[in-house]
Amino acid sequence: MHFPENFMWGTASAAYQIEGAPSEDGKSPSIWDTFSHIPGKTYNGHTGDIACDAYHLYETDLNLMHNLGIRHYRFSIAWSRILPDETDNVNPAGLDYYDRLVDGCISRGIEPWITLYHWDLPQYLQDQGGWQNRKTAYAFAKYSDLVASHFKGRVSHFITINEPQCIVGMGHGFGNHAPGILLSPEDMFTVWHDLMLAHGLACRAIRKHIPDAMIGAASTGNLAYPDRKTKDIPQEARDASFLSLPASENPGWFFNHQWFLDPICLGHYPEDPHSPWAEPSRNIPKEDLKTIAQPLDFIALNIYNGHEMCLDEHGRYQIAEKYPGYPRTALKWPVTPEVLYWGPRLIYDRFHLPMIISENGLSCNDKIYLDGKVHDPDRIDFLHRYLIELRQACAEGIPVLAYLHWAFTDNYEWHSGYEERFGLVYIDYRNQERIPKDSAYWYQETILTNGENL
Ligand code: GCO
Repeated sequence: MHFPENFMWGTASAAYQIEGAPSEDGKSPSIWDTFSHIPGKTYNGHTGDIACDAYHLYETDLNLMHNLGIRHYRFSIAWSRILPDETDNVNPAGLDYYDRLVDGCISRGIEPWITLYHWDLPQYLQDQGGWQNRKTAYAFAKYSDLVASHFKGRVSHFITINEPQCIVGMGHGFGNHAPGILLSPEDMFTVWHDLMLAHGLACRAIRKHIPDAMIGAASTGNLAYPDRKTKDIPQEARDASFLSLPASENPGWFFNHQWFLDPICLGHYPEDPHSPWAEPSRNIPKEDLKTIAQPLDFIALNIYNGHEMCLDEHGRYQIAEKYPGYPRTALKWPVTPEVLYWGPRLIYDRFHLPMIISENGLSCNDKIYLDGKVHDPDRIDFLHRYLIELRQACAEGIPVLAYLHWAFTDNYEWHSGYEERFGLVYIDYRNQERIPKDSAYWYQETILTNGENL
């Protein structure tokens, strides 16, 4: 059994996590350049100043991708590399880097997928209020318009915004991500709504230049599901996935799909009485909702793990307690392969749109072995289990179009710095050497056989 014909296999990255060159060729600081240099904010003061030096080594990475048979590459554009100040003057050297990257993909038969915003807001916009300032949404629309008009004819796959859940929750709620400010839930909703507006305006801008573009947005959040023997989706799973618990019971209340996908796919915010955003979301301009709900070609899902459910003594599904010593990753995230079967089913059941898996993977304590190779059996087993589940979802007709592994190379894992290795390709940060891990070759075989090898 294999994945559907034309299923797209690829990998993913993000500008701040791989590029380095924070001020080269006219780039101005982003909020992550600022935040990562604030003492105490990141592991051991790690910054993205060098990262994987992809700004200079992107051709090495594209060659590696090509040799591994990877044909789709999702990367993000550093907004402040191409629009370094508020004059809206384009920085040609910054745009030139992305021209070389895009042309490098195309010349190697690799489809470029551009993420317009992967958390690195230009600092000059943050200085004017950032996403708390509605004007930032319109600045994002201008930037998106520039990107779409410039890459028209070469790029046709776009992801507008990556994980507003993290942008708002970690950047403006917990404060452990840039810009690292702590807002009330009501003020967090202002940031949220401006991001929703930004998404809609960006969709319009892309469609204006590239009417047949494939446009999506990347969401992450709770997914709760029963065991595989269960045929239909129990209502308890829908409720546990798409209804917020009282914030007092759930500190990560903003990590959910419904507050992002309902407005952008269904044209309204969810009926979610326990959410602290239930009240503020009732007072937004109706015109905004029309702008936000632009036609989408796919929902991008960043899925790493989920919540398994089981029947309690009353015959109702509840979130199951994890057994002692349950499998987990180096970052201590639970390994729950079934989420890649049930997650797409739950999302499709609510939104009826095609999907891509825009991120899935794990952090492992990878190292160079005595034989000079990087053996990562944990990643191979993880991928094997998760992809069997995804293949089953596809076999049952759930329209998943692509799987983009997170990540192609090890990279800067935000406030965890270089402590966490998610790549199929190992980076030796002492000399920027790239070493494909065993999983890279396993993934090559999976692509070659379209999942027949699973
Ligand atoms: C995210 C981000 C990625 C992370 C990856 C591992 O989903 O948090 O999109 O940039 O690096 O998910 O945490």
